[in-house]
Amino acid sequence: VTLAHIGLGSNLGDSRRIVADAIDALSALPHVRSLHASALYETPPWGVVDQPPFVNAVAQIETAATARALLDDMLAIERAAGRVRDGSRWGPRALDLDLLLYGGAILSEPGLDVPHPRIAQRAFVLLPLADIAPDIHVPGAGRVRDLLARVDADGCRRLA
Ligand code: A4P
Ligand code: MG
Repeated sequence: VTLAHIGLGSNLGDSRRIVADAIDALSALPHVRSLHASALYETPPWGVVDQPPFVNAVAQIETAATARALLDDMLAIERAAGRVRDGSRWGPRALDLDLLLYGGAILSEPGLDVPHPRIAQRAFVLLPLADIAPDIHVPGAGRVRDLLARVDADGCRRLA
């Protein structure tokens, strides 16, 4: 069994509901033994700033799945949640699931980079991650609470 951390984000549709439902979907996976979720946060868009704010959260799970199998399940949840009925067409994606950490593993494979790149630069990841795992070590980067102290979390707001 491996302790893994998954980042969730949405900025399209009913983002709070979408993120909450995705957390439920993760906990229902047959290989997931336990799940602890952070609070939900509203965060200013990072990278491409000309888009609506995000709702972000992090889920910590104990899983019996390999990183690859877990990622495949995450992508299936993402696809299901991100597809909105629009007549006969499927609308845009509304959910991003990122495999942030998989135990202490460092993986660099086609379509699978762990730890997820750029964790250390992102308040929208570090803030919810620090809710549940402040002392965990991000391989190659440092302890979550120390990384969080170095980023700009202005504009991030914990949702009730
Ligand atoms: N992939 C490789 N490694 C991983 C991993 N560890 N976890 C591959 C998840 N996926 C991984 O994913 C594209 C491919 O990455 C997957 O098929 C998988 O094989 P994607 O989610 O479609 O890629 P993306 O999201 O378009 O690109 P990227 O760079 O991952 O974007 P991010 O990092 O997800 O950023 N601002 C705020 N405030 N909050 C946000 O959540 N999110 C983004 C997107 C930008 N700004 C944001 C937020
Ligand atoms: Mg992504």
